[in-house]
This record gives sequence, structure tokens and C-alpha cells, in this order.
Amino acid sequence: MTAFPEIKSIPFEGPQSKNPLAYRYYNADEKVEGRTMRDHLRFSVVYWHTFRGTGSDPFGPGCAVRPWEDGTDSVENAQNRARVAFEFIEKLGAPFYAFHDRDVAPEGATLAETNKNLDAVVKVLKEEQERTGIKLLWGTANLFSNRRYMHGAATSPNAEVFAFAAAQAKKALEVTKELGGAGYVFWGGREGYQNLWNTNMKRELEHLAKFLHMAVDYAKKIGFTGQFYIEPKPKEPTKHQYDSDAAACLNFLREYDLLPHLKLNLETNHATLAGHTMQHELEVAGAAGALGSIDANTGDMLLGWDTDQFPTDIYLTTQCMYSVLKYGGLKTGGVNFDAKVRRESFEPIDLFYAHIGGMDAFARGLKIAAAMRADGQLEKLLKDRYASWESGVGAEIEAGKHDFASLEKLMLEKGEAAANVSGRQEMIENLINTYL
Ligand code: XLS
Ligand code: NI
Ligand code: NI
Repeated sequence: MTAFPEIKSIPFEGPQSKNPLAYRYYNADEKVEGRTMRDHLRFSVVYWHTFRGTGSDPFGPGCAVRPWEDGTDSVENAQNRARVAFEFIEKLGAPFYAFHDRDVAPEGATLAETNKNLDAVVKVLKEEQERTGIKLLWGTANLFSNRRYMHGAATSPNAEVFAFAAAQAKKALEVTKELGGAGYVFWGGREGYQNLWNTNMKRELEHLAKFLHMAVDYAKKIGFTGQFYIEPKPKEPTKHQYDSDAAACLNFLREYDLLPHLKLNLETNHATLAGHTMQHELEVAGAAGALGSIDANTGDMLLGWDTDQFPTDIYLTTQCMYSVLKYGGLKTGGVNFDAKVRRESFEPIDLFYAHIGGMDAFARGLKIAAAMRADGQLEKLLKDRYASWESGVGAEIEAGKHDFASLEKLMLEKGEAAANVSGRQEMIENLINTYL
């Protein structure tokens, strides 16, 4: 059985192609800065939006046409869906996928039954990985959908909910290890608050840290060597999520001695909800040596929620890939499309159009960023802007040879600081446009 009979596989046809089911820029084997595009971009398809998304919204139920679904929540349907997922990812030519435990298999009446269901589907995932060579970018546990998590999971005021979440994360880690996952993500589903009058924030944060330490310890115990990530998001579903942005996450990780164990998984729409650009978040993480992976999508600047649209803006993908290249590339991470087709795009083929567009946009961003680096003008302008730190008093300050008193002495002698140089913002913005 095939779910997408009209598609063989998505070919690379080059920029002149008018075929909407072909890549115009993503040429997996083409080398950029000495590495294939496949290895730079490490594209990944998300199971939750692409195979569990129905197009439902607060105003109406799902309306997506998915002929392979039998309408039940059975394990058999889940296994069949897993095979369809791999057919899609293989035809698309993406090397990775990512999932939450509850995306792939239905919950049972008890934890034991749920784990059994998960094992039955993981068996199929493993077979399909072996058949296709597609790999798991990261696994994660859904610690937010079930009603038990209404107050949060690791930050729940109910200690037994914390315990249940720990059991669930333990199993998700085991499954991720079994599938050879390159990483494991913690997104703080409902780890936040709606109201501070009923919240002990300090206690909740300590519990969250304890939970993450338990995960780190358990990974060590079972020999899971994949990378852990924490994914910032400022709000939704709670009014304030503790992992609100890259800076807040870094501070939290540092405060609780978790920084050596976790990197950041940054998502564009979460950055903009936090009032930042994705470039800002990438630079904050990169500067701290914590740039791990990207959840590639985009929001709608006129809407205040997480619309998770597919990224098509070349300026955005150029910024992303410029930062990625600058900080040494994605190692265990990837460009993971945490994005969903619109409710109106209800046909299966729309899943192809969406991913092709996102992959091509990122491939272009990669090539443009590499061209900017090869040209070197931007780097030179940046270097020149800080030239005063290369010698004289600047170099001495950086080397720790000064204090307030010595600097006062210098300025009393000079009377005034050297003249400033223009920041040339407009000229630089014009320069960026010459590469696009
Ligand atoms: C939700 C998050 C979620 C994580 C994985 O907003 O983006 O999808 O990536 O739990
Ligand atoms: Ni995400
Ligand atoms: Ni999101």
C-alpha cells in the first residue's frame, strides 16, 4: 500500500525548474564550505504536526484529509501511520524525524498499558528506520496534553504528577536510545504559571531542575549519549513559561548546574513570541556555546500566538544559517520543521509543498550565508568596528591590565575619548541585500 501514489521522490531540478514538486535549491550532495547540504542542514520532519495534525482550531474540529487514518485510536492504526510517515519522509528525502511519545502511540488505561502500546509502535519505527536509513533527530515526552498535567509536569504542585512525568520521561529516554536518537528535547509544556497568587515559583523551578538532573543521571545509567536540549518559549499554554527565552534558559541551567548537560533547541516562532528575533536567540545561545538545534518555522507578526507556519522568508533563513555557520554548524542538532500546514491546506500533497518550500528556503539561506562569509565584507566591517580593542588601551583592558584608577588617569591626561566612527547600519543592510 502506498499513501502518496502520485509521488516517486522529490528530485533536485535547479533554480530554473517550474515543477512545484522538485527542489530548486536543496541539492543534498552539493558541497557548501566543504560539507554537503545534507550534513549542514540535517532536515527533520516532525511527527506531531505532520502526522497528527488535523487542522483543528478553537473554532472547529479537524478537517484534514488523511486517507490512511482508519478513525480509531488503535495500536494498529498507529503502526500503519508510522509506515506512512516513513514513506513520506523517504520520498521527501529528509534524513531525520522527531517525535513525542504520545504522537506515535495511543495512551492506555494505565502506565504499563501505555508503555506496551509505545513498544509496539517503536518496533515499527525501528524497522522503518532500518529499511530507509532515516534517523531520529530527537525524541521527547509529551508532558502537557493529558489532563493529569493541567498544572504542569515537573512543576506540578501534585508530587505524584511529578512522579508520573518522571516515569514517562524515563520510558521516552529508553525508546530514544533504542532508536539511536541523536538527541532528546525538553520543552516545558505547561511548566509555568497562570497566576502567581497560587504559585510557589522558587519551589517549582527547583523541581524542574531536579527533574532534569534525574534525566541526566538516567541517561548516564543506560548509556544514552545523545545531546539533551531545552527549548525556550515564553508563553502558551501558560501565561508565563519558565523557559521563556534563550537568556532565561541559560540562567536557569547555570543556576542549577545543568549547563554542561543541555544545549538549546531554538524555535523561530517562540523567539518572536518572546519579543526577540530568531537571530537574537541564535546569537545568545551561540555566544554561550549552547547553540544546539533549530525548530524551523515562522510566526505571523500580526498574531500573538504560536502559528507554527513553514518558513519561506529567505532573509530569515539567511540569518539562521549565518549564525549556524558562525558557531561551527549543527552538530547533533538539525533543522527540524516544527511547522504545520494551514487548516485550509487539507490535502496530503500539501505536506509535500510545505516541506519542499521550507527546505528550499533553508538551502538558499545556507548558500547565501556561505557567500557572505566567502566575500568577507561583512566580517571586515564588523572587525573594523572593534578595531580600538586590537591595540593600545583596548587590548590592555581586555588583557586585564587596567582598573578604574588607571583608566581615570588616562582620561584625565587625554581630556576626551577618541572620536566615534559611524555604525553604517544602512550601508550594511544594503550590502546584505546584494547577496540575496
Ligand atoms: C511547542 C513546541 C513543541 C516542542 C516539542 O510549542 O514547539 O512542539 O518542539 O515538545
Ligand atoms: Ni518546537
Ligand atoms: Ni512551537
